[in-house]
Amino acid sequence: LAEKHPKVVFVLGGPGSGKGTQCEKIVQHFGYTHLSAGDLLRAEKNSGSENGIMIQNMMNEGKIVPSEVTIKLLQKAMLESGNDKFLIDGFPRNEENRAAFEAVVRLCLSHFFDAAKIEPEFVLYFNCPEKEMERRILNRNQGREDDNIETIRKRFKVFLESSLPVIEYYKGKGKVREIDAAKPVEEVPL
Ligand code: UP5
Ligand code: MG
Repeated sequence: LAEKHPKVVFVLGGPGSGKGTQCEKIVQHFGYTHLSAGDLLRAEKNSGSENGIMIQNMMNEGKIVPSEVTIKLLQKAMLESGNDKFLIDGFPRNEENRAAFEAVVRLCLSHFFDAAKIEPEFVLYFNCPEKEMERRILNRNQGREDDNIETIRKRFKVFLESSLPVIEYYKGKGKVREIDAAKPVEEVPL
């Protein structure tokens, strides 16, 4: 990765805002590799790993899994992809995630890059009203254990308290491109 000048775009937005759906479209047009942190954690949980139970418990409470676990999965997927352009979906979800990822990237790349340039290219923020996100998740029917109204409420709360500040942080750096995610799938402006 270090020699390949990887480009990273973070895709953030509330639960059900359409991150996964729109990332699939972006991949078709722009050659990025889509990595959903939530999907990687679900796969890790299902693989019977030693962290499986912890991941399951945290997800069912809408809580954010410790950074080291998520970052290890992201790093592995980035290396295995062979690509150098990544859409990282649903991460970083809090300040700890953001700082830890930056620290890891800095460690890997500091010999090659000016530390000040170690940043995502930009951040896509899928902005969607809570009622619409709730409606979408309740209609999803893909058997996700966290798609029940109790956990959905917890996910919304964690998003407001922990994830929005990360979006604000990147706004302060002029990195955020806000997207009206309330429109129908084909009309969401990318
Ligand atoms: N849909 C999509 N777009 C639509 C549109 N424009 N109009 C109408 N319907 C639309 O979409 C959700 C549903 O809506 C789908 O049925 C879709 O067809 C429809 P989707 O594209 O899946 O939305 P997305 O934003 O990806 O929703 P998701 O539920 O995946 O978001 P979350 O952020 O809640 O879930 P994630 O998988 O990222 O995380 C789950 C949990 O994992 C977290 O709560 C947390 O516990 C844990 N986690 C971590 O701890 N750390 C991480 O870094 C990441 C996750
Ligand atoms: Mg998703």
